[in-house]
Amino acid sequence: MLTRTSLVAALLVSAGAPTLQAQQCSGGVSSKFVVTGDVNKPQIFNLDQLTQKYSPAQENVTYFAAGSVVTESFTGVLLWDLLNSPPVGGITTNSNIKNDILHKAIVVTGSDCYQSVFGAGEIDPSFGGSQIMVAYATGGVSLGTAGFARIVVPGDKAGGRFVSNIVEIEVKDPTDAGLKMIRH
Ligand SMILES: Nc1nc2c(c(=O)[nH]1)N[C@H]1C(S)=C(S)[C@@H](COP(=O)(O)O)O[C@H]1N2
Ligand SMILES: [Mo]
Repeated sequence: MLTRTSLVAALLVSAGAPTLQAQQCSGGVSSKFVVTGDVNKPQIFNLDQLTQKYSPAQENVTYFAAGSVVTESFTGVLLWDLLNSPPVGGITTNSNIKNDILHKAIVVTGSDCYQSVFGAGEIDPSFGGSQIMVAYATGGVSLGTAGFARIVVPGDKAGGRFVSNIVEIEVKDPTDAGLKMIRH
């Protein structure tokens, strides 16, 4: 069976530049996601791996979802911890580029291809330190139709960045770092 990553790779070879539209985007309840891109060890996670490899974080958040106020108590793993502890083992950076971590974007995609982008600098404890979480439970039970994992962003007014049914977390550099590094 093709993994999602190898499927994308196959599309790359066969059809030129792949787009998300070329993938399924059919929605549905997710049971695993891939962490890929500028990381030391790309990795596939399921619920067992999220609950067993990390100490759980707890966050109570109140936000607007489609005009209604929702309050939930989420359990999960901090996005920074997921990216920076084993098995992923860190975002890869170029030591010749000053604060290269601040160039990195984290693109989170749901099974319906809904997406939100976060900045690594926003969640790096040395910079923004935002407690953005990959949640796997709410009120002590699994997330149901939101899939096995979703993003939770404490402090957000509305739930738009709370990507549910996560299928991919990709780290990439959207800057033209190569052209500009000569200045540093
Ligand atoms: N995958 C995916 N996640 C998503 C959305 C979506 O359409 N697809 N909608 C977002 C929006 S706009 C909101 S307000 C919240 C709603 O989440 P809730 O109904 O579970 O509180 O989910 C967010 N996460
Ligand atoms: Mo929303």
